[in-house]
Amino acid sequence: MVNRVKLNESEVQEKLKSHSGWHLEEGGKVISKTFGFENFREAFAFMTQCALVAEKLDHHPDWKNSYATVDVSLSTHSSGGLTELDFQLALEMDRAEAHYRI
Ligand code: H2B
Repeated sequence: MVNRVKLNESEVQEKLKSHSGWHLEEGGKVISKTFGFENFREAFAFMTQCALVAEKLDHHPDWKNSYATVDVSLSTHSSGGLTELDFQLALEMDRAEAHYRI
């Protein structure tokens, strides 16, 4: 599938400019961001909303929740790196988070 084509380093750098708060990890194979909420209820509501998006995109986050914090890592496992899909999911997660900002 076209959007599962691995992006090269300069394409990744270009995309990162418009995805604030996301940074590279694991030698450029992963983008990560920590989302913070008021409490567990909001964090889990955010995760539920993101889970529905993930199913829609057929692209799923690696994440960890601890009370009001959600640590997210995105990578396209089948491509061994970052693809268009990771940045699409990142954008949708930022939009979901905006819903909870006071
Ligand atoms: N999510 C992520 N992050 N990477 C993948 O390679 C991936 C996925 N593959 N979600 C999808 C599901 C694949 O297993 C299904 C069959 O399309």
